[in-house]
Parts: sequence; structure tokens; C-alpha cells
Amino acid sequence: MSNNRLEAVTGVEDRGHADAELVARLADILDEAAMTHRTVARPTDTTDLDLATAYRVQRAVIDRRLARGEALIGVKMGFTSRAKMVQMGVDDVIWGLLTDAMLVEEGGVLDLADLIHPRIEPEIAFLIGSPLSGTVTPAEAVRAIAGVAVAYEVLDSRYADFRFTLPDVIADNASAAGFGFGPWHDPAGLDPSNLGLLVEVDGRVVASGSSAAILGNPLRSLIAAARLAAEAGLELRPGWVVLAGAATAALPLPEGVHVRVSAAGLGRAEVTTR
Ligand code: OOG
Ligand code: MG
Repeated sequence: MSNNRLEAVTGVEDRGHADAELVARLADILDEAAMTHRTVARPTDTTDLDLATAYRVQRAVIDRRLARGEALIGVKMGFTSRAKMVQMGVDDVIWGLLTDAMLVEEGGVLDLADLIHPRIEPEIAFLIGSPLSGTVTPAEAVRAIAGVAVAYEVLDSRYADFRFTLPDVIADNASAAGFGFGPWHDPAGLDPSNLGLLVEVDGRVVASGSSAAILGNPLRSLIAAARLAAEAGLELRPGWVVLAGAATAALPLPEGVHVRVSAAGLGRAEVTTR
């Protein structure tokens, strides 16, 4: 549907119908882009996409994956650190949805032929132990956690040069492409608020930071995830993984390297690319 057609539409019902068509069309384009690993035009270059509609596109992209047999296994928070906001030129916390097809087995091999221009970033992951949704206190958030782990996220924007506005990147499921995590640690007595994080490529340290970069404390990211879940009519479910967001800027992920992400007290998560 062209922009002109959208503008010509009048009346609430027609408008809703036009939106549904737009959402489905954008979801088809973005889903296809991920499957064929080709970049596509940013929706906001030609349409007036607001945040709510962008999230509907994101859900529709995920629905296509679920229809192909993938399962929803968690959520990822985005732009929860200043380093990421500055790197990407945006200033709002967003989320994306994680499916089992995105999970890289620990110590596994990631085939970059399936990706466009992958990047990797160090994160903290929470394993949900009991349902969490809505406005929750820090104590409630802590009680819902069954495990904490160091994690990495592999990003792959479906837009050229990773350039996008907030609605574009929301529609593109927050650039989600892959993720992995190290061993789960008992959250009891574990303070995740200031853990040193390292990213090593072939044994060389290429980035370092602290979990404090994630909203001052990654627990705040979990609280934000619970709020966004409620807004989306979802709940964080037992067994789900919540990626709290990157603690440093993302790094280009080349072929044929071994990447190790480690966090003080949490061990490490490793991946090899080919
Ligand atoms: C969007 C995803 C941001 C994070 O951890 O901040 C994100 C992007 O940078 O392409 O995952
Ligand atoms: Mg991330």
C-alpha cells in the first residue's frame, strides 16, 4: 500500500483496516529480509510509523516465526545503556522478543552466512522463575528470578548500516538475531549491580565495562521488561530468559573467530563464528 493510499483513507474502521494491511506488509518484508539475509528500506522513510504500530509489526514478525514452529523463550531489552544509545543515536528503552531458533547452544558455532552484518555485545541475562508482569517493585523482581548469567547478544539489523529510527528498529524486533548465555547462577546473595564484563576475541580483550552501565543496575531493566510485558498483554513466564541489554557498544562480529564474554562471578559464555 502506498503512502498516498494511506492518506486517502478516512474513517476509523478504514483506518484500522489500512493499519492492519500496513502491519502485515511490513512484517512480511522484515521477516523475508531476515530469512534471505538482505537489507530492506526503513519503514519510516516512506510511512508515518508510530511506536505502537511498530510494536504491532514486531509482534507480526514473531507470529510468522511461531507459525513456522519456533517458540517464544524470552525477551531482550534494548538501549538500556548510554553506550548503546550513543552508538545508535536513540534515547528510549525498547524491547524485542526471543525465540528458540535464536538461541546459540553454549560453546556453539554460529554460521555468519545466515546473517547480514552481525554485531556482538555483552549482556546480563535473567532466568524467570515465577510470572512477572506490570508495575513491580525491586523486591518482587528479585523474587521472580531463578538464575543470573553472563550472556552475549548477536545483532543483525535488517536495515543498511544499522541506521534506523526508533519505530524502524522496534518493527525489526530490536535487531535480534541470536544470543547465548553461560551457566545460571543462584540469584540469592548475588548483587548484579556492578559486575565487571569483558569481551575477548581470540584471547584479546576488545571491550570491557560494568553491568552498572545497564540502567545503573540490570534489575531495573528486568523491572522495565515487566512493565513492557504488561503493556503488550504478556507476562514474563517461568523458564523465559530476559536479556537486560548491552553494557558496552556492540562490536562487529567477524568470521572465523572465538568470542568469550565473561562477567565477574558469573563465568563466561563463548561462541565461535564460521
Ligand atoms: C538495537 C538493539 C539494542 C541493546 O542491548 O541495547 C540492544 C541495535 O543496536 O541494533 O540490543
Ligand atoms: Mg542487546
